[in-house]
Amino acid sequence: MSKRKLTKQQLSRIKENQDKRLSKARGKKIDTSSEEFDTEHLPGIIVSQYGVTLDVEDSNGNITKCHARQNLGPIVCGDKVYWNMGQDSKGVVTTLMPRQSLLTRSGFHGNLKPVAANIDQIIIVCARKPLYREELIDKYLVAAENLGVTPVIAFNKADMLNEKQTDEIKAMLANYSAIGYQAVMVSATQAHGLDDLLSVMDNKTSILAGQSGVGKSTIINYLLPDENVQVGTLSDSKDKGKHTTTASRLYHLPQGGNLIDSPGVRDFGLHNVGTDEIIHGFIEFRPFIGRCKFKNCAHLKDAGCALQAAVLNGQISQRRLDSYQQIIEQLTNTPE
Ligand SMILES: Nc1nc2c(ncn2[C@@H]2O[C@H](COP(=O)(O)OP(=O)(O)OP(=O)(O)O)[C@@H](O)[C@H]2O)c(=O)[nH]1
Ligand SMILES: [Mg+2]
Ligand SMILES: [Zn+2]
Repeated sequence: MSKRKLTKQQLSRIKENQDKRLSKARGKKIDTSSEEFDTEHLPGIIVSQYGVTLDVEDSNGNITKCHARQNLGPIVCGDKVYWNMGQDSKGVVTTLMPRQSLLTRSGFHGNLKPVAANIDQIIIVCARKPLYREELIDKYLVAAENLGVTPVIAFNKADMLNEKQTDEIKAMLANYSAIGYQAVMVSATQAHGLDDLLSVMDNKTSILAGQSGVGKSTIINYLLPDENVQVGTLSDSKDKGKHTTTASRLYHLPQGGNLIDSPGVRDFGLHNVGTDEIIHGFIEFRPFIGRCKFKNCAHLKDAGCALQAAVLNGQISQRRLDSYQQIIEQLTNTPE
């Protein structure tokens, strides 16, 4: 993107044109397959973004490399835009449409990095290699609840589990199902359980998220064999992924709907949410909130805590309460 500074007059003209396009488009359902509403500005969807380069797909499925107008802010995979063809067969994104949702994660120094926009579902992919952490799953659930998108837990690499481990994982998934979440056991390499996963993705935009090496790209390759997405082996010593996927990419599902592959995470920071949002993300705690003896109960070791009582009564699990407490502790220990 050019670092050239725009004059105030240019900026206000650009803004005026964007506002015109936005108000025209707001009257319609945003659909990249719909007719263009003017000849210059074409509707498009961002299928990938790396650095300042955006891959914009038009209504015919053609992809054009674009840059964005300077004043639009970060644009990510899943964003709906208007663009036009500039010089040298490169396009320019001129308008960013309002987002239904924006998934972010923390980058360096706790800065928020947008990952994908307009998603309906987060498929939290986990496995035994690399070893899953329930706290990471819980953090994704909190993020999904606060974004208003549906989380689905997909435990991959079921083929690698022995009987005892299978029972262990089934019990963990059953706990999540009891809370009300969809939780499935799959194997991307053995094509096991993927039809169940596919059916929850019908006509929705879903993102595959989770640690590096859990098999997100392998799932894409199974569901969309023509795509040939690069997958990576795990490191020999630590069973850790090698961060093979470096940019999110949106794919279309044959039965309708989109699926976004995303780069693996080490952790998932919840820096943009406060304690109220975190507790809101533990959906089974909701009936007990406001029932503690003290109004400012931190639900840690406080006397008369309704959540502690709910654990004793078998209404919520100690593990989820521990997870909540860990997340709160991390939040209070994170320097601004
Ligand atoms: N046994 C087994 N191995 C799998 C399965 N799914 C994926 N793998 C293997 O796990 C490794 C990592 O797979 P990827 O698809 O690259 O993982 P990813 O989640 O996309 O990783 P990043 O792109 O680094 O975030 C590869 O060696 C895959 O072959 C599975 O169901 N069973
Ligand atoms: Mg990958
Ligand atoms: Zn309490």
